[in-house]
Amino acid sequence: MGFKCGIIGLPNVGKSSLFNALLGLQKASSENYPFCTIEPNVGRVPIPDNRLRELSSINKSKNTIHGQIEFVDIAGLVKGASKGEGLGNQFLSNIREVDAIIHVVRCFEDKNISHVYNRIDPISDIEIIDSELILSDISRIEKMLEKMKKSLKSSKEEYQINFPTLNKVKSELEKGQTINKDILNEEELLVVKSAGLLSYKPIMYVANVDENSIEIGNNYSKLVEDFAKKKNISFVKISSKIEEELASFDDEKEKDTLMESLGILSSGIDTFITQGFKLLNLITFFTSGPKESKAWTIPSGSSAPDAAGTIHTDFKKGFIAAEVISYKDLINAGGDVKAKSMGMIKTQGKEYVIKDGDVILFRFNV
Ligand SMILES: Nc1nc2c(ncn2[C@@H]2O[C@H](COP(=O)(O)OP(=O)(O)OP(=O)(O)O)[C@@H](O)[C@H]2O)c(=O)[nH]1
Ligand SMILES: [Mg+2]
Repeated sequence: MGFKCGIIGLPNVGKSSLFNALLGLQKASSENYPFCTIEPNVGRVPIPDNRLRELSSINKSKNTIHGQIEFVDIAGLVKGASKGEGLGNQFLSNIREVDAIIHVVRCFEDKNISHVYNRIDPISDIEIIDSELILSDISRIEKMLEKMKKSLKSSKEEYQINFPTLNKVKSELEKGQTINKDILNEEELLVVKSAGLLSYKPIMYVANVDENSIEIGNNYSKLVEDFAKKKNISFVKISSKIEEELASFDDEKEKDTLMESLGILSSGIDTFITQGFKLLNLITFFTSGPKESKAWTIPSGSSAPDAAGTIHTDFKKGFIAAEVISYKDLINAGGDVKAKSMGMIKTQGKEYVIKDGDVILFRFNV
């Protein structure tokens, strides 16, 4: 299962630099001119997880396989993008395909790096992008409602729910607000989910700060942080340029020297990925044995058969039971064999909801 995060923002704010840092290599070309990224660049990044390393070592696994998140580096959006400005329609459709949005905001000063609107003003930058997402959703909903009007006459039952729901969401968006999930019931949420709306996607603001503000941030990043808090949106600060540089070194010593000169202890990229993982409301379960230890990524709330299905569809179809132990119990017991002999591995049925950190052996019939 691939979870996709799209990296968005105004042109030239450091999106490709962040993407490169994430990929640990200079895949996308990052240059000092707007619209340097035209086609979205896609890269998979392993999710760091110490539990997996421990499991692998206790069960003496030959291979250790991390979970992954897919990142997409999307081209810069400008004012009017929802009306096609600056290839906006194409870029907005790239965003439609992702599961979550990472919105990079320029929080650094540098006269050599141009800003499309010639000023450093992170909140106004955020509002430009947010309003383009909202406008794009409004026009999408208008088209859907138009189509539905015809079908409404034939009184198809599904339209009786879809039509008022989309109208309700539209009037919310027209107030300039992104979709507030609290005003929707379960049925309505499903309608919104399947409508492919951008302002419904989980979002995280990333303040891209200068190299001197990595630890404590700066006045710009503080503005973004407060703004995010008010809107109940996740926030993280990072220096894309430094992370890109750190990621480009093969030599650990060079990395350490740069970090030392900046007075930082570690790269911010691991924290960034962990935050992204939380944002998506994902959890991890493990399979572990002598052959391999592997981390699997599933949405929180998944049932045992759903989890089995991420390994193989046959596992779900023929699901009999899941033998489950928490990662902590398994480590405390000193491994698989001992945990079993101590009766710590529990057999769970179809109704079992997977918990983060479960180590599972599925039993199935094919
Ligand atoms: N001084 C400084 N420069 C940065 C920082 N982050 C990125 N840059 C520079 O800004 C320029 C643009 O960065 P990119 O990562 O290509 O920006 P982008 O958002 O992908 O731009 P488009 O793809 O054109 O929309 C590059 O020259 C980067 O080195 C930073 O934190 N400080
Ligand atoms: Mg770019």
